[in-house]
Parts: sequence; structure tokens; C-alpha cells
Amino acid sequence: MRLHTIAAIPADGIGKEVIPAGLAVLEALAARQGDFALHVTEFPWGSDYYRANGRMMPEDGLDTLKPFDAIFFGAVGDKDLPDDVTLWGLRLKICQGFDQYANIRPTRVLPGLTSPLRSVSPGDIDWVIVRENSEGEYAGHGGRAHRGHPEEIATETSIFTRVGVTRIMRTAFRIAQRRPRKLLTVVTKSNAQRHGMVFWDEMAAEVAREFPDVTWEKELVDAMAARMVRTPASIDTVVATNLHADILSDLAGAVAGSLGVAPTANLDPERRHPSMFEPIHGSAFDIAGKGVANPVATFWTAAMMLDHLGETAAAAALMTAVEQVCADGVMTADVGGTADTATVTAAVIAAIEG
Ligand code: GGG
Repeated sequence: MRLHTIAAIPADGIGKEVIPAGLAVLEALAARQGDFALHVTEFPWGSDYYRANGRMMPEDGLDTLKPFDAIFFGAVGDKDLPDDVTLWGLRLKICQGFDQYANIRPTRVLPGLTSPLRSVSPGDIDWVIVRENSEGEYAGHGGRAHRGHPEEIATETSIFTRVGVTRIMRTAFRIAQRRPRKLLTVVTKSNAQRHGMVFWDEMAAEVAREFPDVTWEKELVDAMAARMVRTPASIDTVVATNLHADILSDLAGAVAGSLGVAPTANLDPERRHPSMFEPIHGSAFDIAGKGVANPVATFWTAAMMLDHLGETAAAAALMTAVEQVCADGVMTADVGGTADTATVTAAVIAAIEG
């Protein structure tokens, strides 16, 4: 019996609803497969923890998480706390603390779902967006001066390093290389941002020499947004900076039906630290506590976590069950259904148990 240790951090808002749903599905899957087990430890960190302790996670939180095989994360964000406090205090602290520099965001239109774009047929979208997850616009560099005065200034400095850019390029080229079309689009804004973004283009060209079997192209981020809507079938694997890929992947989720189905993996590809798996969506406090959140993004995220842990058969079985339930029309309101979180979860568990 293979044993995997999982740190579960539901955190805020609908994270507290979708992570228990994901854990229930994982438990059913492990019981069904019979050859692996998950040992889950839950951590009550996030905005409620902040209200009680003045911080989003304990000071030694990263040391606590380090021995785990993977982290299963919900969402961060609270209507009464500043977003930058909650984001930097938990999600970014873990991503940057464990150097999870590769954020992988697959997009497909799942069976039974429809894209809001009338021109899109389900097979048109099969993308993987690779988000640089450790530096760039999220480097945290900048400052404020002359607060409250007419001459007040604020700076936010993007930092791109040779190590940071080449390693994300290599990750993206490797992913593109494993996919049938072997096509990588490198997204920048190098016409306007003539230092960091031109550096990205140069690093792409340099790393591309290691992958002669991969076709690659450059695209400006604004043109890429239009292309995702107008000619989605022309896209396969995409690599972009922390901020650009964050924006493009929200668009991708919406184009594929809903952010409620979009998964993500924050990987340390060298496996020096645990990687973290989470739905792309945030805490969605407008629907939190109502039991109506779409758990599909979390189930897909759980499948990515299983893949990472080497449980590829279980990951495939989970995606088959999710696709069957979506095709049967058991869906939440964000994708046109009437089911609640518990109903979708029960249907996926039933499909797993066959
Ligand atoms: N599960 C993803 C999540 O909680 N995201 C919250 C958020 O505000 N993210 C902003 C970002 O990652 O750029």
C-alpha cells in the first residue's frame, strides 16, 4: 500500500466547502483503487486564523508543511481584510517559500459544459497555461513615498532573473514537447516593456535551442487575449509572466465555461519541497456558506495532485467520474445546472464507486 501525506488548507470562503468535498472524493477513490492511501492533516489557517492570531499562518508554518508530500489548498481572501494581507500572508508565502515556481493551468471544455463563446466547439479548447510563479510582477519590490501629499508616488517593480525565466521556459517547453501538437506560445508585452519583456523573448529563444522538436512563437499579451476568444483552436501550450498568466487563465476558465471548473498546480518541479494544488478561483464570499460552490475545479485539482504523486490510474479514474457527472448534467448554477456542492460531490463519489 502506497501512503501519501497531504496537508489540507481550506482557508477562506468557499475553500471551506470545496476542500472537504475534494477530500471526500479522494477518500472514495483511495478506497476504490485499494492500492494507495492518503494521510490527511488539516490546518485551520487563513483569515479566521488571522483574526485570532494576527497572522494568516503560524511563524513556523512552512516548517510544519515541509515534510508533506503535497498541499491541498482552497482559497484565500476575506471581505473584511485587505487582499494583499491575506494573499501575501498565506498563498504567496507558501508558493514563494517553497519555490513553487511553475504554476500549471490546464483548460478544456468538459463534457456537458458550453463555452459562452458561440463560435467555440468543445474540442477547440485544449490549453495548458504555464504561469511563472516566483518573481516578475509579484516580486514584492517597490514602495510608497510622500503618503498623502500631492507628490505621492508608488512603485511596483517587476524583477526577472536569468534563473527564473530560463527555468519556467524549460518547464513550458517540456510540457509542450509531451503534447501532440508540440506548440508553445511565449506571451509578453515586449513592444512596450523593453527591459524585462525583451529579456523574456531572448530567454525563450535561448531555451528553444534545447527543444528543436517544439514549434514556438511569440505573442503580445493583448493580442493573446483576443486570440483566445477569436481563434481558440490555434492555441496549445502558453507560457507567460506571473501577472499576465493570472489574467489570461481567468479568461481561459471563463471561455471554457466557468472559473468554477478551473484547476491549478503550484509545482516545485525539482521536488525539493511539497507542491501545492488549488482551484484557480478565490474565496467567492458572495456565495460562501451557501453550499452552492462548484467543486469541479477542486476535483480536477485533486486529479492533478494524484498525478504528481504518481497515482496516474486514480487521477484518470477521477477525471472520468467528473466528466461523466458533468455530461449527465449534474452541475452547479455557474455552469447552468441546479445542483448544489453536496449533490455534485455525491454524484462523483457514486461514479467512482461504479
Ligand atoms: N485558490 C486561488 C486563490 O485563492 N486565489 C486568490 C487570489 O487572490 N489570487 C491572486 C493571485 O494568485 O494572483
